[in-house]
Amino acid sequence: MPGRNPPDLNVTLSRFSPLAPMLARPAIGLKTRHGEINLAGRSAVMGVLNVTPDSFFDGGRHFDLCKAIAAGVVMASSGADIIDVGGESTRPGAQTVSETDELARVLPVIQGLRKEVSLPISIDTGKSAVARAALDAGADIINDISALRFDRSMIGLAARENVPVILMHMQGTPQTMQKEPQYTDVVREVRDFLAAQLYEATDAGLASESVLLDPGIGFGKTLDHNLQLLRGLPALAALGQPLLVGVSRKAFIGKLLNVTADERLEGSLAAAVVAALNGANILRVHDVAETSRALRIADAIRFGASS
Ligand code: 7PM
Repeated sequence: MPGRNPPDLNVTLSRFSPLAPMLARPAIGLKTRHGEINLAGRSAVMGVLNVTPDSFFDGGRHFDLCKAIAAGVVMASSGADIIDVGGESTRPGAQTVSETDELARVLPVIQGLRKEVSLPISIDTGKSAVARAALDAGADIINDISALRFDRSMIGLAARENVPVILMHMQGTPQTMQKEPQYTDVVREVRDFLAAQLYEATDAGLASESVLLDPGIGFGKTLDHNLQLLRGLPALAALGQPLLVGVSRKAFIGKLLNVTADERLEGSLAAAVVAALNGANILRVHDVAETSRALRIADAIRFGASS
């Protein structure tokens, strides 16, 4: 405007830059039994180690334990900060797995991995008995895609053991969730749900420092819901907890690019970087080496080169 001083450039940048979320990034770390994960000034990577019948089986019934453990060791040397072990497929429409089968799948992998890597290990389960046995076998973090809703004993277990818990949003159940998901305002509804589950967890005695929140990309969401959530991550980051986001190889990338699951690397990397810019602290990924490299560049641009 003529006759007026131009606005302060820094003020303009900090208010309107899409990088704004990182400017207010709190100095936080996540304490686990196997060390603290630094989340200040860097994006962390959680590597996915699925031990379901479609992985690490030699075509027949024989499950290759050594291959599963070796895959975790490779992730550790490729830049993973956490390894997420899961024995229950949460694929849309998937059948549930019995507790016995789930334990038989995950326990040997966790025990074996624990001897080989010093990284924190998370157990991807909705069953408290599986989580308890996994913690006894050396796991450090509970990744509960039901956000403590499916098993009433989960919350007490987490509080007693005082381990970090990932609370993920899902509309419906894995069996039903992709049948016409509906929201009035998906970002607001996911935020309100996560705020309520965070309250439940801390009310039951879990330290708020131990609660991670996750919008549950692909869990009862259409393509548009997923895009709105990734765009709206700053509203979830405002809840004040570390955010974990899983976009790796998900169907929304396949829909946008019209590609199969094994052609989704570039889309997954782009989505991971945008999620990080929008406030995600931990990215849950299949391609650990590639994602670590992409995020290292993004982190250097955002926070400076630290090494
Ligand atoms: C089929 C579809 C198979 C989707 C597997 C999946 C998340 C998770 C999963 C996530 C957290 C996958 C998913 N996704 N846990 N477990 N957050 N916390 O892509 O986004 O691995 S299973």
